Amino acid sequence: MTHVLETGLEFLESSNPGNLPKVKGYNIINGQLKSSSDGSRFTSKNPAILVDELGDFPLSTRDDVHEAIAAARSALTDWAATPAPTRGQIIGNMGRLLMEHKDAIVALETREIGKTLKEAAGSVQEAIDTCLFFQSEGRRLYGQTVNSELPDKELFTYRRPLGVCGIINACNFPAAVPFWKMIPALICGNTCVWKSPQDAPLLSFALARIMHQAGLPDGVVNLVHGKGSSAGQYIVDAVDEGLINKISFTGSTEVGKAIGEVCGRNLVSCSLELGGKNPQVVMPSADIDNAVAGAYWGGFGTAGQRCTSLGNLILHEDIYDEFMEKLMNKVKSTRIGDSLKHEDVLYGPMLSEKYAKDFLKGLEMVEADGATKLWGSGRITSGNTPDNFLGTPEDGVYMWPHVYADVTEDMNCFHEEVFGPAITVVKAKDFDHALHLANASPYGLSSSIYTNDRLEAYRYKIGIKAGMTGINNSTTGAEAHLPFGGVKGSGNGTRESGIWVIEAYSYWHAVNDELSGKLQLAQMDVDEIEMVEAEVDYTKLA
Ligand code: UN1
Repeated sequence: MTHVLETGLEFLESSNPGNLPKVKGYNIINGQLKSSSDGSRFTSKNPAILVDELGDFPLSTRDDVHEAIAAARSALTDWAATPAPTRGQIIGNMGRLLMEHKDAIVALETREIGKTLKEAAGSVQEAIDTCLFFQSEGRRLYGQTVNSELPDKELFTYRRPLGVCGIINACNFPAAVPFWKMIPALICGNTCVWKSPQDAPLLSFALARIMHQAGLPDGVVNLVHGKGSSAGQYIVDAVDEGLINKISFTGSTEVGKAIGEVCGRNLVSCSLELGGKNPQVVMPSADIDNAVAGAYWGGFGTAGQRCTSLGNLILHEDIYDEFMEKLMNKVKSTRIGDSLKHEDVLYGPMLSEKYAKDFLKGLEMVEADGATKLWGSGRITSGNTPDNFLGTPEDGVYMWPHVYADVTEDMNCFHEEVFGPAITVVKAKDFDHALHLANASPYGLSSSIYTNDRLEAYRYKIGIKAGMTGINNSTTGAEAHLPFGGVKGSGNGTRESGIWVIEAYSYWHAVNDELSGKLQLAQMDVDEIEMVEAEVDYTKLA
């Protein structure tokens, strides 16, 4: 088998438009390019031009996943023993390589999942920022010295790696999110088995190759492609088999709960970043134009396919009409199209056909609830195109932007995430009602309020149950060095990003060093200090 760095990929015969290449893709196990053990493969397609096939990739079998886990397990001892600053240097190299190849990686991300170039560049930048942040963390990764209650004895804490981490991410942030997970895992001395998202295998392959080019030893990150229900499931099954020490998952709440159960019964740590029905509240004192811009971007940027995308738009009744008029003007003129061909589009196609299908099911739920449709008409097809759609609809999987009003708390669509370009609008009577509504869904990922009343902003900040809150900002756009994650149905309380994520990929090892040469018993051999008997009336001094 060929080493990942020794070969460019093989190119397959293709009928792709514009002579775009189609590759034969591989897993990367112990630094070697591997096909699936039974030879089965799947195809990655450009959702903006479905006839454009990026490549064929291994549909990994249970044996392939086990081989990847075995490689990660045998690489663990040496990697954990590598000085953290050296691990940091390799991570820094990854960041520099990503900067050097940024344009190509960004174009590849756009071609594979249809994000606009601008947004793909944001996602790749988030991966770069993560590398640069953790490069220097290799020179910290602090433990503590702690004073002992006994003489001639020292206490210390050290961070230790957890072991082999199973990494499973969604395809909407295919560069940023796996790096949020793997970079801290690596800096802490863990090794990884990474299941690429089924809709972004080529981008994942390119990133894994960059990791090796940066100097990452073979076996430290092992990439397997395939479906969540097969390759992803085999990684989770390996928790029951005692082969995996950590799972980090970004995806649906339903799958996250199932993973949490497996990890829970094995006492294995898991990081779960799940769904959201992120509320944006707008109060009468807000700068309405700014709040409209935030709602529009939060709801329809990335075609609404961020876990932080706006779900429930909660408008105070006094500004409802003005706000909606301004918002609808924007929504109706949304530029949609393939950003590799057209400038200034707000969003492109859905991430893949699967996401399109699920989105349409979500719309059915909203309509069955009886919400009032103000705009949107499902999938964009010839004869069913919004004014500013650019291109040929049938080339890809494009959706109208959707706005539903008169949504109330008793409707399913108030509570359930619709992953795609759709927002549900709810009217609030006053601040307390708005805060109540913002807290009433089962999720608690991101949230936002637009107000120029500082007390209102403060009350929202302390009253909202969410992992993230924007004040006069949209629900999206977390930065790479603040903790990212949610509460309630949005996760299990673990965080990604910044220094906080280190807790999720290391455990604290407490060490005591007894220098006295004898057995001193904690608590029992500790000197007891008696207080001096004295009657002092302190009131006389006052
Ligand atoms: C996600 O959708 O899984 O905060 C991640 C944001 C981005 C990351 C989203 N920086 O919207």
